[in-house]
Amino acid sequence: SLRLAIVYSSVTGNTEQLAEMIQKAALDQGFRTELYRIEEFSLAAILDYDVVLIGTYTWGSGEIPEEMHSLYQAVEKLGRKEQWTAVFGTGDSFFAEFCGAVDRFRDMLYVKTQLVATLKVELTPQQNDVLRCEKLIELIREKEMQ
Ligand code: FMN
Repeated sequence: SLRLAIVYSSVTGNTEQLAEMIQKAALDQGFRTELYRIEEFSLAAILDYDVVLIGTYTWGSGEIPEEMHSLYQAVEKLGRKEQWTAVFGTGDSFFAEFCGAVDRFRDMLYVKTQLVATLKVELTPQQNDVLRCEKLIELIREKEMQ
């Protein structure tokens, strides 16, 4: 089966909770899945995974957090069209660019990789977000079966 890596950054825990929800959905659907905080993830390991799922909060004015820049640049530079990706995040719709960091990753991943799915959540994930996480993983399963 496919190998999945979930790589995320989180300051106040929202994106971490979402990453854990996605990991549970992936494990429940039988995928080998490893969860990494960005600080624990070696960029060279991107090549070890069939699917890389990137999780990010947004800061500044719709911006990608500093600690996620090297991952962004590594994926962009690799430009592996056979690499499957997804991007998810939490944000606060009080801000003009809701989950702007997810949008920025999405635009790059769409060009440089095979972007399978995106997911945005308002602040702390809720019970109904479990279904959305399951749906995200189902999109990976569907693509695997094509
Ligand atoms: N959320 C957005 O959707 N867009 C933004 O532009 C944005 N800017 C932010 C700027 C600052 C200084 C802070 C503190 C938060 C901002 N947020 C923005 C909200 C965070 O992305 C949101 O609280 C997120 O859930 C935090 O994730 P975490 O709990 O994983 O750290």
